[in-house]
Amino acid sequence: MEQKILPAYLKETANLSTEAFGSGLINSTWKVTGQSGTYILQRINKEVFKQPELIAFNVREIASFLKIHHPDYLFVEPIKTLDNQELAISEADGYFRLMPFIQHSHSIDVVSEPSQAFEAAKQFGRFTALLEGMNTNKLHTTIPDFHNLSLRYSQFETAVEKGDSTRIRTAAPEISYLQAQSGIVTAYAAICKNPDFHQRVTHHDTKISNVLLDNNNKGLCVIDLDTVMAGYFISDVGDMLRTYLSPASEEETDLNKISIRTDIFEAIVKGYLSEMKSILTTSEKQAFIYAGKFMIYMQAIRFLTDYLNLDRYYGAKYPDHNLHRTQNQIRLLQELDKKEPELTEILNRYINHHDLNKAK
Ligand code: ADP
Ligand code: GN1
Ligand code: MG
Repeated sequence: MEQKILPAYLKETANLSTEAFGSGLINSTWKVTGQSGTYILQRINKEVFKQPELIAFNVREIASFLKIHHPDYLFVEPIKTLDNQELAISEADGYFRLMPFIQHSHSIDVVSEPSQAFEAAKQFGRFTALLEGMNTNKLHTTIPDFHNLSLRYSQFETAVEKGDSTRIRTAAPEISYLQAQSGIVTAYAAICKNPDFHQRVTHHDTKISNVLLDNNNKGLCVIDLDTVMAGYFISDVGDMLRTYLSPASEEETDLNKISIRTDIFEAIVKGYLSEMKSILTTSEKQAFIYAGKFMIYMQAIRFLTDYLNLDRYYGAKYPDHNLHRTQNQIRLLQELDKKEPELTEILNRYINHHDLNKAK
């Protein structure tokens, strides 16, 4: 399928090879290698991104802002089709885009050292910081209410009422647990009304595989820009905490392997604040750990909602896959709660005293 779209971009396609690449749950990605160069080809999931042209619009807006204000930033722009379009559309297979493969770059899937968390957090902070002067109203919303926790909670409640009845019975303990934690939703609703929390250009998918690193493992730039839109910093910091703190990923079924690494937490604080310390308000900085709870909780209810709705969003490799993912996220939330006092001490050191430049 991916081979068929290449003539839209390249005149010479006979000797191109394609291999599946990346680990995303939503889009499909291939590395394309040929004499004319190396590329990344992606098929956009049309069920999730109902208007893929909005993604192309946002990427174009950001590219032109950066070209004017920060021309040295390495921003990966899509390659246009032979007839000058940013997306190639195939009747049968949907929407595709092609990007240059950034030479001497790589990404990783798992955070094993604090320096990796530092580099990634710095890159996500830098991205928002460089775009601070951009009017967020210029960006389209590529997925409406993507990180609107109040809406996610009501979708969860609907699934608890109308979802698959066998699965509702099976998941009774997880349903009750997450309902009992709904204070996290109340806190989010308060943030939405609080003028100290600002909307900025936010990535909304800050897993480690969305940062390109150079050969010395220094951060180069962020990639995977489908969900870049206006949002709160808690989305970006929260997803880093969710996906970097534990040595075990969201796919782990041995829950005893889930834990919170305080050195990785410190590296995220250091890296993100090295770019964002002077931009975030005091209230925002104080919500740094809440950000983790917000994203872990949202992911838990999204996985559980999907389980109750027979896996129609995330899919599943086996029948209870999304229930196991939910249990994983619940354990992560519990571990974060346990470590909160220790993490708060670390955070306060950086907010109050540390000279971040010396701390690097
Ligand atoms: P997804 O997460 O949806 O699979 P990504 O855009 O994150 O899609 O791409 C998957 C992987 O492909 C990345 O983690 C990275 O390793 C690699 N990649 C993506 N874009 C580039 C690029 N322009 N240059 C080099 N590698 C890239
Ligand atoms: C999806 O496609 P991927 O794997 O980068 C999802 C994220 C979830 C993540 C959980 C558009 O991201 O919100 O956090 O799965 N993206 C969308 O693994 O729903
Ligand atoms: Mg990705």
